[in-house]
Amino acid sequence: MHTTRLLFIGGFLGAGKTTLLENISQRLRNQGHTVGLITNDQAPALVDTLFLAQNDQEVAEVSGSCFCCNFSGLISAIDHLHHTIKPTIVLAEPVGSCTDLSATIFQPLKQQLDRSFTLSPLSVVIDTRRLLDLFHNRATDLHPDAAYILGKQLEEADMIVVNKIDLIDVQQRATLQEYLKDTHPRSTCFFLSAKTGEGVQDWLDAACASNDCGGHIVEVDYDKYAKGEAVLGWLNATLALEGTATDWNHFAKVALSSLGNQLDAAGVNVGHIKLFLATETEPAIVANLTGPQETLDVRGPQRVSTAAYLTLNARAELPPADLEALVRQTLQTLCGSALNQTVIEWQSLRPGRPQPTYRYDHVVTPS
Ligand SMILES: Nc1nc2c(ncn2[C@@H]2O[C@H](COP(=O)(O)OP(=O)(O)O)[C@@H](O)[C@H]2O)c(=O)[nH]1
Ligand SMILES: [Mg+2]
Repeated sequence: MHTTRLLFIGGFLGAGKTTLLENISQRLRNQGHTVGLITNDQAPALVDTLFLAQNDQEVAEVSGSCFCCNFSGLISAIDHLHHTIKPTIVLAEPVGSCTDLSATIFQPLKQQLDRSFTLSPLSVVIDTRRLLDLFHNRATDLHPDAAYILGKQLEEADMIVVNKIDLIDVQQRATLQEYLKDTHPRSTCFFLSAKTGEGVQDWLDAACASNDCGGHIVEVDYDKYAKGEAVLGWLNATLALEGTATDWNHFAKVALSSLGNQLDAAGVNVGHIKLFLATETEPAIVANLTGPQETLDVRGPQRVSTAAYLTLNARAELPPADLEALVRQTLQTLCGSALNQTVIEWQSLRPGRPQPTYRYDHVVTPS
């Protein structure tokens, strides 16, 4: 019988989920797996989808709503992958501001999926720097209600995946290991770097060897959860840019650092701002801000041409209309009269109250 493993990789905005998905997708393909990917967002035009779809990877997108509020969309995406590529493994990335996945996704999946599917433990990725903030009991650069979501994500994890260990030293790592043992004794913890690959295989092997999943259902205050999501303005946009010869790597750097500087100066917290610039030749240029200006990261070749497609996804703690005005103004300043902008997709929103299709109050034991 053909079997498919489903591996969900959750965690807060900017934790490194997509980078990790990309890393393990390559590993699994090298091992002979057929890999399907599922991305998820509140609106279409996703940088994650474009990023993962490079290198001929099959990506299904659930956009317009999160997995938990559009459970049938998640099932359709799994079905779609099954009918197109018959994957041996599906890697799914839920929206970074979502929590309560054990109750709203794992238990219903355990109840509804037939024996041809195996569910891996719920893996929740956290950025070491945010975990250090929690350890030091420091105010994080997140609104308290958004930090509540991050806390709940860790609480419900079967596996906690501490990412970006390339940014900390051995002593800090040992401290965080002890801290998680004390605070999250029910979860298995892994330390890795999706960027360098260190530690990735150990976690992947463990995640693919187990079907012990959705073991914890946590209490979630949906008022607080809704407020935590609503503090973030959301903007997804795709534009065609055309005009004089432009260095797109430089363009990406200046666009995001300009947005970052303005947001920092206004005291606005950034959830995640990411940009994808596709030119005629691959690979594309990808740039990310996952907090203040110093988190700016630009990847991709130096490339000069007269046209590119720009996709921008921004989540920052300000009203969507203000976020939209800021992005418009920044792009206008950057493009000036040198580049024409044609809008292909433009949506800004404030996420609504989460209303999951299902919410189980007990852990399901698959029959
Ligand atoms: N230093 C470092 N940066 C990383 C690592 N993993 C991801 N990142 C960076 O973190 C940012 C957000 O990554 P992404 O995968 O898009 O996060 P997501 O929002 O959780 O999907 C990007 O700039 C990545 O390059 C890592 O292991 N180390
Ligand atoms: Mg992502």
